Amino acid sequence: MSGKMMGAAVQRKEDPRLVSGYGKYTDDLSHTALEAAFVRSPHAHARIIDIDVDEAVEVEGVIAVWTHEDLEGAAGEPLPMLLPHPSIQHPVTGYALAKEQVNHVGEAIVMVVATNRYIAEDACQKVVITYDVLPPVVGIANARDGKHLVHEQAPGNVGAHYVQNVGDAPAAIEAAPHVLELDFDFERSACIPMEGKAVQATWNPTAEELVVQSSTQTSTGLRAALAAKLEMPLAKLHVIVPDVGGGFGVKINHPWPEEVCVASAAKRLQTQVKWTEDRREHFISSAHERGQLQQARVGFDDQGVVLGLDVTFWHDHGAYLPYGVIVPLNTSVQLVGPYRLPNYRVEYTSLYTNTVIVTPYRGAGRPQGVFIMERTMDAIADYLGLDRAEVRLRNFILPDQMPWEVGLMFQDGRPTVYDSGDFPASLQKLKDLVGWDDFAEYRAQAAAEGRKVGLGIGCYVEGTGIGPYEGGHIQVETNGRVNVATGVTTQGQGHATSFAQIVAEELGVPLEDVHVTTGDTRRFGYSVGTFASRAAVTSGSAVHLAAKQVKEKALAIAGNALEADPEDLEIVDGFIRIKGDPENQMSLGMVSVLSNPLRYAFDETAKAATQFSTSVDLSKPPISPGEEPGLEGKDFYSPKGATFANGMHAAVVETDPETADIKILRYCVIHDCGNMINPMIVEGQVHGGVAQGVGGALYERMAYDDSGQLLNASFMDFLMPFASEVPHIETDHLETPTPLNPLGIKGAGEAGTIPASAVLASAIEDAEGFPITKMPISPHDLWELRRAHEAGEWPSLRHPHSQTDPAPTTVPDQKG
Ligand code: MCN
Repeated sequence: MSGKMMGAAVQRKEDPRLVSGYGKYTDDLSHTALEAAFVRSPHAHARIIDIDVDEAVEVEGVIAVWTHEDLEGAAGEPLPMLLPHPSIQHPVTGYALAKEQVNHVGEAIVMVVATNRYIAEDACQKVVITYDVLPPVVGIANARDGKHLVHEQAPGNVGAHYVQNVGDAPAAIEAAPHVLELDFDFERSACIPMEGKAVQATWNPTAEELVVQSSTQTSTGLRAALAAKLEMPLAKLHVIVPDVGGGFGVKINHPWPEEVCVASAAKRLQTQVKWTEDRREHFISSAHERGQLQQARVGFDDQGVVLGLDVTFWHDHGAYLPYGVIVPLNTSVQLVGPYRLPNYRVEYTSLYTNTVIVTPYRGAGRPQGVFIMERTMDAIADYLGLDRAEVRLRNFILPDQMPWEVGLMFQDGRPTVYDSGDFPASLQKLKDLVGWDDFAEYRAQAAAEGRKVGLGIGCYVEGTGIGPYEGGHIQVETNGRVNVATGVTTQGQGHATSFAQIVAEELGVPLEDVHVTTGDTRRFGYSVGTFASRAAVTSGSAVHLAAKQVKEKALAIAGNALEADPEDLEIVDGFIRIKGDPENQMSLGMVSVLSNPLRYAFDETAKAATQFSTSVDLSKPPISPGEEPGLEGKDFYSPKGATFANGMHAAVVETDPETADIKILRYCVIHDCGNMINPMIVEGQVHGGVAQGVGGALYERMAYDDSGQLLNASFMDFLMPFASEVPHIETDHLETPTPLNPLGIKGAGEAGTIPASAVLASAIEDAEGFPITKMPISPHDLWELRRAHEAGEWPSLRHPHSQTDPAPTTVPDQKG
């Protein structure tokens, strides 16, 4: 397949292999490796008094039983703090195996290595650990009251505290004609990839090298971390990421305790060791997200224009802080969304609790932030009796105001500057798609049938494609095949297709001839990783720049051979030809042969190359300074800052008058990720994101009891939406290219998830006529709210449904 490749909705190259069972995931790689299993803490908070492994060691088939004391050198030191930030006051990270104290149920204490997992698990049962149980700190309220401390060194359980200001929000709110105070609660949830974490390490005694295969989201980061922990030279440690069954953020943390333990065991035992997380382990010992208590105070004028916003929130980051404060930082900065906020103050406190740690989960703090902002917009509309879309429009940053300086520091430590987007156009598209202006009629019809329906809306802006950089390497083989390598990893995003499209477009070769490798440190050693919807922007731009280099070199060599000016050449279907003289051509493979001064005639192309005599300057060596053999190119792309994608969603829901069951009747998305490399992949990303967003809004929560036990740590009790719960998703795009990168692209990977909770809350609120302030919301929660509302314990909306009624409404003038 050739022709225009950028923007083409081509089918994913990787799918035939993956959907027909030929995928190779970490656990598939060896069935003869030794296997590890872990003894994990049954207590949320306890001192370890004694560990008795005597019986475990005796189990037949057991090769090793390690506690913290058995970890050598740096492997026994605390795990790294990956992303330090000035707001972090008391950084505490855990150990690969717990040392003296455990701080959440599920924390690894002992590793058993045995000839198979069954034996390893049986031996785990024989380990006897004596604990001195300490009072657990569970939930934000307990953490805030500070009666008990998770870590002695973190007074008040505070890990981080941060305030950012634009203008003077308290003064602006004080002077505003109308003021609202709003509370919003977001519960803990987690991404649940089909494949849990998995690692396999193989020691090669001949080469004295360790090859680690992991389902990580960062191969280079894991390699550097393991080299440090195992005190090995980087050159002797390679990380390869095989097929990965989803990451969604949780696999970006590195090194995970199990990665340190398994790699150490393989090196020390000079063999192959693996571990694959089981589902319960994923629930209790990987990472969660989302848990935040949030308060907003907003001042606005009669037109619904926000004059000042003051937000305070508390974030539950769990037992340790290895991944820093990206989540609350994102909430605090990204909640601003598409709106002009002349006066904004935000304060967060990030708290230790005796629960599983937090790493970013698709959206990474933005769903909570968008919930604050969008619920606030709805509250303003309700207060004034204005249309909800109209209130948003009145507050939008306009296209001619781009680039827009928000005035806040972004997660990459750089100023937050919106580079592109046309929010009014996106809103109009959304209104047209969902039929916003006709909804009142639909509601009336539904009401006549005894049905309750509501329409919701949510808008967001997302910083994507952050640096510091990614790189790309391209090599053209003598048969014309093009090998592309980039350091980012792939968890299912379709990089093998989209990066191939970028290269095929630039080099003019058929898509089938382009082979992409990701996440293999042997092929590309410099990279940051796949997270923050950054791979398309950073690696995509890098492979594009590398392809340009290859093209330039190919045209120069072909020009020499064809005795033509490179300017007069073009590449079509893998052949370089003189424009207007298509007969006069040579294949890219042939150029690859000619690019190497040492030409063995191994294949037909190489033999045929003898017909071309390229001119040789005998005054120079065959490879002159600045030249390299081979038709290859390597380049890096390093953005000045994030590029800001945006989107607007609307949903129509129906709530059952009897059972309070919540059904999504329609879900509409307008999405702007700049130029799309592959609209079909973007569509798939949006669909997957919305599915997770629906899960977060209506089903998924981590049910901890007061003692810190996770009560729903299995698929029997943790609800995820099936296909039957995810609505048909109607998608349309607005492409406003970013000026920041050569392809005009912005990220897309988290788009669907970010506003889903806000949209569904908005729709349920519209159907019910009372405020929805807490997510997720189950039918039971809604039923309880109805009861409280009927009993006068929960307020009504001021202007129920007015926001979607076409009739003009009066603007009240009293201060709220
Ligand atoms: N794309 C495109 N045109 C654009 C932007 C993106 O065609 N303008 C394509 C890209 O080429 C890529 C895909 O869309 O194939 C996603 O690109 P991007 O937005 O750069 O996101 P990343 O590749 O960096 O992936 C990370 C992102 C995040 S942060 C999470 S979480 C997430 C997600 O992607 N986890 C996923 N999508 C996922 N999809 C799957 N199947 N599995 C996960 O774990």
